[in-house]
Amino acid sequence: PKVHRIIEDCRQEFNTRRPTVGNVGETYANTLNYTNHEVNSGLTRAVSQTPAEVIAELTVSGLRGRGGAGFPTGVKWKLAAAAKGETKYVICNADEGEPGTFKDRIILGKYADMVFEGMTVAAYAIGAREGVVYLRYEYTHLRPHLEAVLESRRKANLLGDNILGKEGFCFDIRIHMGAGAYVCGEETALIESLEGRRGEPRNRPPYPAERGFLGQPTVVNNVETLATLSCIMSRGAKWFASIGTERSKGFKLFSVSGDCSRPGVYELPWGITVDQLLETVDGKGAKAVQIGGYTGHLVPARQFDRRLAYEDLGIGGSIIVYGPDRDMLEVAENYLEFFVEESCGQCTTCRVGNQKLLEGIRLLQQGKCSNRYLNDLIALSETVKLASKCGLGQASPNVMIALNAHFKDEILARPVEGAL
Ligand code: L3W
Repeated sequence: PKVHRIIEDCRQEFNTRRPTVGNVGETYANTLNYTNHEVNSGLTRAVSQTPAEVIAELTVSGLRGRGGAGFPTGVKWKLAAAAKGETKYVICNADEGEPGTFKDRIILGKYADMVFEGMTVAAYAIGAREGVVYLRYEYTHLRPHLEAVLESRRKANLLGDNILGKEGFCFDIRIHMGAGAYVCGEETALIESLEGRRGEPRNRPPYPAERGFLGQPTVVNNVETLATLSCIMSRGAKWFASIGTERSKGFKLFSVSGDCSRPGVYELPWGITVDQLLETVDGKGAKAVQIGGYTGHLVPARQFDRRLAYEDLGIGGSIIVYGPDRDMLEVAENYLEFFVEESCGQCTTCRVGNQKLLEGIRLLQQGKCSNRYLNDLIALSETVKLASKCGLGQASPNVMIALNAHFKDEILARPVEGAL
């Protein structure tokens, strides 16, 4: 794909607490549809339709949530529109905390209008009067810019009362700062935090679409989902659905970092292979690629013909490239240190299980771990996956399971002296 280079230095802000790989020196961005979007044309078109027509169009587009889970956006909105409540809310999940993920930061910095446009379309579709951007604490520096964009939208009657002259369509957006907890990217922990409580996931159902913020029907969408839907409302569902694959419609933004010479944010159609992506970012010779952040999939080189699509590797948009010299145990240690620190502690499996996995990885590093002990660690990983309450816990042992599946020889090659 054609690559546009933008002048942006990501070095200081690389989104990883303790980067295994920190070479995001320059950002290459290929965000063609974002760049070409005629801002507010989507909102103008939306308000010329009924809310039900807007939801129907979104459903035809096939847009799926860009926060990682890929739930159909049209279905979510339809549920929220149908749910009974005194009032309704639209929340933009801008708690982008997944290591290696920085696409939402680029969107918020360069295309904030599109995000607010998308929130306003959502409000129109479901009948909400209030919107909240839950902004990651580490993105505090973006707040003045976002407030300025909001203010200019208010002045242009794109927020406030009777938006764009539409009688009775009243909606405004405020920004709420997160406090630095990764788990608050999980939508129900986010809502708890927004309500002033400790950020811990709730049991679902009820899903936020039925009962969310302050017990009212709430749509929680990721930054990129909202920006993308403004493109869809502008250019039409059929245009969007003609891009991508059968079950993965449209294009997606990928944050690419690690052992490649062109790290950055890329807008690419769903369906490209890992190989094609590596060619784009010049990550030749990689031994593995992590797809979907630390909670995603570790894909070894022999599987680089796999596709980025919901049919295959359909997850969030962060890609970390691991070159031939990477020590995969060190990679896993980094992941587990992150999860141990970020577990909210509510579930025993996640709180204690991840600590035990980290201990196990360190024993493996010292060559003190036998094949049998490794098998115990894998059984523990399966338990943490099965028994944890939220996406964080359920996905935290993925790396351990992938290591065992793809790099067992490498991890058991260390000298075994006094193995457990
Ligand atoms: C109504 C139903 N709504 C599902 C909705 C649900 C949510 C969305 C996805 O995230 C991954 C994991 C984490 N009626 C519904 C329904 N929904 N069934 O669809 O739900 P689900 O359960 O498939 O996934 P999840 O547990 O929400 C799992 C990652 O997402 N994650 C996301 C973080 C995102 C950010 C961000 O956007 N800034 O931080 C958090 O856990 O890693 O891979 O909206 O309500 N029957």
